[in-house]
Amino acid sequence: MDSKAPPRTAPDDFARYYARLSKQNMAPLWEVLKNLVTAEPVTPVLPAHWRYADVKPLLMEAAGLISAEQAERRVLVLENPGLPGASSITHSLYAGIQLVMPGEIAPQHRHTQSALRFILEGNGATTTVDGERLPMYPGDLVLTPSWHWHDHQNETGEPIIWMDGLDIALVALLDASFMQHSNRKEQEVTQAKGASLARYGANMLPIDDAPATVNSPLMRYPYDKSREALEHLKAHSDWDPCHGIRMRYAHPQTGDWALPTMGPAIQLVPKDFSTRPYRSTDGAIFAVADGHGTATIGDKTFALSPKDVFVVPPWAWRSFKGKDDLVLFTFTDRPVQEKLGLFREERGATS
Ligand code: 1HN
Repeated sequence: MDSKAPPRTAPDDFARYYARLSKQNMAPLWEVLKNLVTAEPVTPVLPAHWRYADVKPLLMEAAGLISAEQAERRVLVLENPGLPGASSITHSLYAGIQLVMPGEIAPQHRHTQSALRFILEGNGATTTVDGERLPMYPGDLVLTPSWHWHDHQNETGEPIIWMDGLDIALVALLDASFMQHSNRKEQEVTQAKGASLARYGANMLPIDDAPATVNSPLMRYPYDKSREALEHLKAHSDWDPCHGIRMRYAHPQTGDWALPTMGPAIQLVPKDFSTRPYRSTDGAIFAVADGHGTATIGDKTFALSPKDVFVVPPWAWRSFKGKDDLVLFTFTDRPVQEKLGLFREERGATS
């Protein structure tokens, strides 16, 4: 017999051999290698769109069923249709829409998952983080970094609604979830209103600053400032063919992303501008801050209205068209991918 000839193993022999392997917690790599290491990203994540017109009535209905305190957080989870039951909008990230009614408090807790909030509706309800009360207005970005105590209170006369983004699945993958409750519903307010904005939000730093951590010490990025920057750049600078005008929210001490696991950004797609196709390895969750337009993701096109949320799967082509000036907030796991040397992006030709 030729010693170089491959063995001709019968299917039954494989099956018997695999059964013996399995009993000892082993498995043959050759059966799974192709699926483990693919030529390009393969994801179960699907493009999806949540119209605010559909979400809001269902969220308001929840206010009649359960209080913020009973629920701990009254949130409708946005589940990716490709990941049913997983409480995930992408493989790594979570998104939900939260409601706090007038007079309600969502009690304080802390967890190792980082959170960001993009405000959709309401005026002047607050989140308290690290002893500072942060007012929330539409288009503001509010951060709750890992292991920071946080509680929400609505002392206004109208509901407050925002999109939450958390790194839940990423933390779960690493089995690094810790959480604590407090016997105090609200944390003590120890900082003056606007303290972190004065220290870190004016392009200055305290002269004798504390050492930087991975988390931005600026907890609130107000929309009036981000919109003003976008408007200036729209009027006076070149537009990126794939993004229009796109800015990321920076950690004021390091210039890095505002959070280590989630990278928030905001972009303006000018009226009548069509972006060229773009794709990247970070699946992206978008919320419409202002304006109307369309998002084409793979072979799907979504008509966008203010406060809608949609998700672009990793490595899926996307392009946008502004019907009027379309302002899109987004967050992704790009900070993680960059640190691991995994982030890739590709710009398509003119379509
Ligand atoms: C959480 O703590 C909040 O603090 C919102 O508002 C959503 C989803 C899962 C786990 C913790 C919040 C959350 C959450």
